[in-house]
Formats: sequence, C-alpha cells, structure tokens
Amino acid sequence: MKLYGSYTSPYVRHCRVALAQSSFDYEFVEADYAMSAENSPTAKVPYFIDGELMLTDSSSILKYIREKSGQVFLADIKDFDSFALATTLLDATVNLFLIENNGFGPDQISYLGRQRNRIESGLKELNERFHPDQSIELDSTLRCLCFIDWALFRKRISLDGLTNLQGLLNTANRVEAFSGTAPPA
Ligand SMILES: N[C@@H](CCC(=O)N[C@@H](CS)C(=O)NCC(=O)O)C(=O)O
Repeated sequence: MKLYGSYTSPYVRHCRVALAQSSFDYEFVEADYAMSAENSPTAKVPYFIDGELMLTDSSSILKYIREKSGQVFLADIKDFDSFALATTLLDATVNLFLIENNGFGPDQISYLGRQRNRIESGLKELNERFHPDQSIELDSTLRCLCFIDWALFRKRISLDGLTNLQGLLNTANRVEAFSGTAPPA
C-alpha cells in the first residue's frame, strides 16, 4: 500500500490516522503539486495505490482501509451526515485559504463571503453535534478533528466559545494516532 500526500493536508492526515488505527504496513510518499497533477486525475492529494487499485479521494481511501481491516465506515446515517458536514466546511476553508493567498477576498468576490459565513455557522453546528469524549474511532469525529486542527494551524478559525470542539481537540491530542500526525510546526 502506498499513500501519496503531504504532511500538512488534513485529508491526508485523516487517512494516516486510519492507517495508524489499522494493522497495515504502508509507505507514505510525499507528493507535491507537480506529482499529483501527473498521477491523479484530480491533481489533488491524497491518492492511494494498493496493487492494481488506485483511489483518488480521502473518502474512498478511508472506506477501503476501514473495510479491509474489518472495521465499519460511516454505517450510521447521523455519523455520515456529520462527516459530510465537516467535509463541506473543510472544503470551504481550504478553498478560501487558497483563494485569499492569491490575493482575493470577499471584497472582490462576494461568493467568498458566503463561504466565510458557511464556515462560521457550520462550526457552531459541529460544536452542538460533538462532545469532548466522542470516540475518535469514528470517521465523523476524525474528519471534524482534522478540519479544526488544520484550520487552527493555518489561523483560519478560532474556537473561542466553542467549548465542545476545544474539549474534543484536547482529548484527541492525548491519542498518539492523532497527535503523532499533526501538521509540522
Ligand atoms: N475531495 C478531496 C479533497 C483533497 C484536497 O482538496 N486536497 C488538497 C490538499 S489539502 C489539494 O491537493 N489541493 C491541491 C489543489 O487544490 O490544487 C479528498 O477528500 O481527498
């Protein structure tokens, strides 16, 4: 098994945590923009190869790792919805980060204001749905954690007043599979 990605990507991190929670041996290969553009149709990371199988999205990679190791992947519908919600917020935050780094913000592109509001309202909803002792074996919890830890790392969000999310992050940081995959300082 080979997982291609970067040490900062939250999507890649989620796959690294799932692999750490499995018993599989795998190789992590660092892939930059040029390499992902050459090898993946989405030009994104992560992508993953196991023999003849090539996967191009963190969700399919997670499903594969979980099911191959006898675990379940998002079997519960509410769990699935929370995974999807956290992914929508992560996608919006990554998108906004990249576009703002290119010199554009809500003053130039009004849709970016909608993205910003979505992140704010979505974080409040995540704070309602998750509590500090939520299992980090669940992919909804892990997606939420990979999102908020990356967004804090990039200084894109604040957890002020979001005490459940702050408590959940504190709990997760005591677990090696999560803390050991943190973005490099
Ligand atoms: N839906 C994809 C999203 C992956 C993604 O957006 N990866 C970012 C890194 S955090 C990327 O490769 N971005 C490169 C680009 O946008 O060109 C997944 O879940 O794997």
